[in-house]
Amino acid sequence: MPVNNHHDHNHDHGQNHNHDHELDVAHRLEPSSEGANTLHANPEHVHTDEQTPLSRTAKRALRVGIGGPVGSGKTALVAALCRTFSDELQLAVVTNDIYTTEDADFLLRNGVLPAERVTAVETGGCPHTAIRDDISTNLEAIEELEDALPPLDVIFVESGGDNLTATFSRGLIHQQIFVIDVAGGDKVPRKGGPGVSTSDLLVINKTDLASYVNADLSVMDRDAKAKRGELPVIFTSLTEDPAATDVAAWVREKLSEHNR
Ligand SMILES: Nc1nc2c(ncn2[C@@H]2O[C@H](COP(=O)(O)OP(=O)(O)OP(=O)(O)O)[C@@H](O)[C@H]2O)c(=O)[nH]1
Ligand SMILES: [Mg+2]
Repeated sequence: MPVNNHHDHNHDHGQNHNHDHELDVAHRLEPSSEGANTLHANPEHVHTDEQTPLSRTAKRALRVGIGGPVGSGKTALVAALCRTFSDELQLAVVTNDIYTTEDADFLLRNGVLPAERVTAVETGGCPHTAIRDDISTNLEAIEELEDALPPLDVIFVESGGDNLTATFSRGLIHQQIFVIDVAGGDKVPRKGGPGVSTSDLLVINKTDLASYVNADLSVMDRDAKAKRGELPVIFTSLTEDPAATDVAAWVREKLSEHNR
């Protein structure tokens, strides 16, 4: 596929950024070991995204960002949702990893989606830069998937694992899910941060491990609600419910709102 070169352009995401793409364009790499499309963000290029929200148009897929700390279960959740929706919806996934294509390869190895539906972005720098400050590589990945595949219903964009401050630009995604897990301790919701407080859905995963780490789920529930007000919180154990039933129901609801 051709690499964009040296042209001013206007991405269809509500923000004008006319800038020289000769230097800052994503570098296209060889497909990953499992065959996923692979893009390498240029970590040198940082510009501040104006965060103009994406319009809700049924002509485009619902874009769902999935962020959260390292190892909380983001890829496991993406895999669960892809399996649950496989016969129902047209899906694609963009993964972000710092130095590898690990997450994309996991999805392909596990037969969650065919290789042409998965693009790995190697961020090469802080994961939050690629989803919040300079979203150009992720936008390119999304636009290419939308161009190459039959009309898509949902695109999941998994952030690289980061700390509690990472959030997605509203110019990149329509809805964001923040995934934490009980193994980090029951204080995590209390510590707050924009992911915990403002994400469209907070998922508290690995409830099966609560008793091993003395995490009190009722404390997590109370603290999460105190930070989030009316915003929803879902407890999951992806080992006990590999279909992620409640999260899938939330995605279905958001999709029907998006297509309304
Ligand atoms: N016990 C238990 N393990 C889980 C659950 N969900 C995920 N895991 C395991 O937790 C580990 C990390 O899960 P991932 O899905 O790779 O986490 P991630 O957030 O994508 O990690 P990064 O992308 O590296 O930040 C894996 O070994 C999963 O099998 C769960 O509900 N219960
Ligand atoms: Mg992951």
